[in-house]
Amino acid sequence: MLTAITRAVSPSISACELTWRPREAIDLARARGQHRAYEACLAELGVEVISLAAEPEYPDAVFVEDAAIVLDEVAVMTRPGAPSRRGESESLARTLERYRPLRWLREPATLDGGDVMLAGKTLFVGVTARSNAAGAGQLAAAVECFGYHVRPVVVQGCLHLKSACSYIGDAVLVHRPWVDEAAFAGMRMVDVPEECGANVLAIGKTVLVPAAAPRTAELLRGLGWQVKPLDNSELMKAEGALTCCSLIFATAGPRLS
Ligand code: CIR
Repeated sequence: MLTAITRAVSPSISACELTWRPREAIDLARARGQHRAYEACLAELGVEVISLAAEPEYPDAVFVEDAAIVLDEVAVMTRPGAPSRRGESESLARTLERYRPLRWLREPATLDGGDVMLAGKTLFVGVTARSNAAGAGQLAAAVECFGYHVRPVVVQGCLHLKSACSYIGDAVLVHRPWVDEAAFAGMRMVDVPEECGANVLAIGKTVLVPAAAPRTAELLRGLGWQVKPLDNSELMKAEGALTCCSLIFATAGPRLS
């Protein structure tokens, strides 16, 4: 069984961090509606959705992906690169600790979950303004004992590694101008036809694709995927994408001790 942790859109989302996009008005009601449709889509796919309450003091807290890396064996609480986001972790940790033992990254590490792409036992980690070498190093130290290894990837022109690529089944869906493709040597790469299509969320044989990326949807249908287009236009104004809004992991129910 799969469980997804999500969090309702903060009433202060308009004060979100922005790196690449100019600030635009975000329609809170519309953002919440789109986010609920995202949660409903996960539930329709059989995922148990744990929807946490909004955090009014943390504009970006809806992007739960950035505060933790959840593996089968452990959850690593990150230290987000934006200081305004560091308070998001506490309430998330209280939920995650029901499912996984926790490890915490410490100063001087910075790491956003959006910079971490899991492929098999490899964690590709974007080198970005949000995630530094100490972050990648502390993550490696926390997960090596479980057989994972960390491979840094240079990213340019976008916020996170997973703004530039997504791991789908046996391939990397990639927007090459934003990422050093040499990191993926030996892996199958599929070029995404639209920038905003590079972040998709694969669940089983279904893939959630931004409605703004119809050519990516068509490409993925051609590759045999069941495609669910989702309108995430409001949270895109906050530089959020589809993977950012959930932490998805395998569960057999909460830990008993
Ligand atoms: C931020 O800049 O931190 C947020 N406005 C957007 C975070 C998006 N998260 C993600 O791509 N994993």
